Amino acid sequence: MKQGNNVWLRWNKKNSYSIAALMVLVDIELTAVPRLGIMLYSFATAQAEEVYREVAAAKSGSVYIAGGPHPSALPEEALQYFDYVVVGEAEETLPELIDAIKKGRSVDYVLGIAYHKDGRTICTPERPAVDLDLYLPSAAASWHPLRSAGGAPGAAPTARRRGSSVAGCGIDP
Ligand code: B12
Repeated sequence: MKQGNNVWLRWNKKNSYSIAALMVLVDIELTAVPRLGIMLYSFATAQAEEVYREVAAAKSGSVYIAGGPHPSALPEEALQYFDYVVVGEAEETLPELIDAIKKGRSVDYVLGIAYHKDGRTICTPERPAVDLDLYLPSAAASWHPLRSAGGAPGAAPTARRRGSSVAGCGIDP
């Protein structure tokens, strides 16, 4: 990875449910500004322009990873600003991706991601749906930091399947 080992997640109250799901997967700290290390961003289309502006202006020399509804639908667009896009669910993909980045290993085997390699956009094969019984709401419910930030910890919508159609990104490694 470029520099630093910390994993940061850009807090935004509009994405607090997604953030609550991500916080229990790996050792993550919340931040309101780009930091040195691995920077995670979760966003919908409504936030995309703002996020892209922030990442384009960031000078932290970090690894930038995008996920959530907008990057999952338009990974190639997000890759104009981000180093990696997680397409769809993060429960298994994010820990694998971060482990590979930290250990300097190839990410080619990590299912459900998009990235640039040798001038090409690579989309690894789709990650099969995770078994949500292995990621119980109680795990998110036991996590509290968002409460002080006005968020909604513990909320765990179960209607998560929205598919992960990937527009214009069909090249496998
Ligand atoms: C709850 C919800 C809201 C809540 C959010 C509450 C909160 N504080 O989080 C509220 C009411 C605020 C809301 C508002 C809006 N919403 Co809304 N919302 C949803 C809903 C129903 C569930 C989202 C959710 O929390 N799921 C649970 C989490 C755990 O799942 P998840 O987000 O999919 O996250 C997983 C993966 O995507 C991934 N992931 C997510 N982020 C990241 C980041 C990284 C780095 C990584 C690696 C992985 C990753 O990992 C997670 C675990 O697997 C979805 C529909 C749906 N069923 O998904 C629509 C949805 C996200 N909303 C949508 C829209 C359009 C809106 C509004 C624009 C509506 C409006 N007209 O005002 C606004 C603005 C949203 C904004 N962000 O700016 C669209 C987004 C479409 C798009 N193109 O982006 C969706 C998909 C509904 C739809 N099908 O149209 N919304």
